[in-house]
Amino acid sequence: MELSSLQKARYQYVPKLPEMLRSGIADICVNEGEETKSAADCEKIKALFPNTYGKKEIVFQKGQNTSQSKKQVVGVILSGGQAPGGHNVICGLYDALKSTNPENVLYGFKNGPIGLIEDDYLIFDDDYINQYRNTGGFDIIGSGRTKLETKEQFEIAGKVCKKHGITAIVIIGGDDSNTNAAVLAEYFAANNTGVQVIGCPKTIDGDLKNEDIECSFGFDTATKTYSELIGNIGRDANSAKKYWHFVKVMGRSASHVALECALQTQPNICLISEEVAYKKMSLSQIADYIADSVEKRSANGMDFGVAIIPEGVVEFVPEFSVLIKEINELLAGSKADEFNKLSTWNEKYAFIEKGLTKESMDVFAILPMGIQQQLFLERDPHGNVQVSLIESEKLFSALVSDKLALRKEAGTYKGKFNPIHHFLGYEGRCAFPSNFDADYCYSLGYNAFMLIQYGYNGYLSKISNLSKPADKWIAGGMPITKMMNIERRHGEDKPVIKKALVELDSKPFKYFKERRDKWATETLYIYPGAIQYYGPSEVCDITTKTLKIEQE
Ligand code: FBP
Repeated sequence: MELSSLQKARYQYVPKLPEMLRSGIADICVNEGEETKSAADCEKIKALFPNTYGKKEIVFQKGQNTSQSKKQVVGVILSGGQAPGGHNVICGLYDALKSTNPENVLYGFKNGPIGLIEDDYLIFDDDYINQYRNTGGFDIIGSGRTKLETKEQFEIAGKVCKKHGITAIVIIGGDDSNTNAAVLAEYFAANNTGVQVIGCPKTIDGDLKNEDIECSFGFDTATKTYSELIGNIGRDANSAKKYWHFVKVMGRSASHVALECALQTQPNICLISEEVAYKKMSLSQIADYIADSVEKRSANGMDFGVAIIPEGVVEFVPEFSVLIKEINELLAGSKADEFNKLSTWNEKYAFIEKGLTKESMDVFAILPMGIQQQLFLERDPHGNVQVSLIESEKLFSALVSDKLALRKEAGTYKGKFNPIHHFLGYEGRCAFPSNFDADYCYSLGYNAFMLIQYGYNGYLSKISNLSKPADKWIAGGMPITKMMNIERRHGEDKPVIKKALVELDSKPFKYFKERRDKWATETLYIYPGAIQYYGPSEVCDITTKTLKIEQE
């Protein structure tokens, strides 16, 4: 396989560990903190997790090692969407495991949790692992979105572990995967299997964070990659002075990615879905908000701009989510066939008009035809509209265009509006991890092994103090049940890790809010440039602005 120069150089990069982990297991001991309680619904969570609830938070520190000396056979799984640094979690885990005892073994279950159920695995060795050090992607073993949640799956998982003598499973995933890790940990404990389960916090979306987890890995690299591109687009806009760029960024429901990119690049507009929901903004109000910036900038001779649109925003527009619900009803069961048999769009439109309430029809009617048709084409396996596939960047530019046409008629707007659309998502999920993510991930993996070695079960590998240099980072573990509450999912009460949305009273959002009106009318773009892997620490080791502002 031919390698790029950067890939060769990155093989040599030595990730930075927190000072307390550097000497290896021989000089690490545990400091146990208080017993923990779940984030909410304590009694219910306790009843569901009788064996793993209420355990103590722990922090590692330098001292006499008192861990078990048994041979460890560990299985690792990558779960869900790719996030830069996943390979390094596995490298850190492998290095800690082998340096503790060369007889220890690391299994990699392939293509996500399904690999454990199907007993599809590889066994890591130095030659194999060395090809993946400090690289992006999840191709080291593959990932997948199958969930480990049923009793039958747990029973099979138990049998597979027994067959290989596996002592612990490490699940690298987001909120849902780590929720399932906690359920699996409880199952293993209740059945006295002796198998431990440790989670590692992954997702570019940045929505697995709370008072214990400062950020999920991959968020740093992905947002830096998108911000580089948005900065480049801003500079092009400011050079050509003739286009408005509408840039949708990934992030599923939460707007952490959009907010971080805005903090890094200072675009003219950045929508924050959580604010849209809080203010109950309609599509028309959002379009007016953007059109105001277009009009003001145009009056100052700037017929160009940059607007960031978070991936999930339409779901947060109250009238739009009602429309989606009605469309799902309209096409439920056999009605979908009836609809699909209609041959022309006019016939279909009449069917839709008959089936929707007047309020939803009013919303539907203002959508561009392309988006209207998209709502009826893309369905998920449950027959629901796939909101994430809606091209909201095109939706908003079309709505803004309509608003500007009216303003032209009214004589308040005289400019030219030429929109260009972008969707940034997959471009960032497998980038070479930034030094921050390379170090953070390696530390998470290394630390996961320490938790295993000390016998912990149902814990999330926790590295904190992240806005400080890596040697000052603090390594430890948090019982996953501490992050849980009960939520209604698919008509049932379920224990889940609370998904973190952007808080409107958080420091990063307030920082953005105080400055955005100026950004909307002036041209104050910042050009972050590409991620730097080599050079001065103040360029190469910087964290996200979100983390910096949060911890200032
Ligand atoms: P995870 O939540 O699994 O980390 O995935 C995040 C994400 O990248 C979202 O930002 C995006 O909406 C989704 O995955 C897309 O996933 P897929 O390519 O599987 O549709």
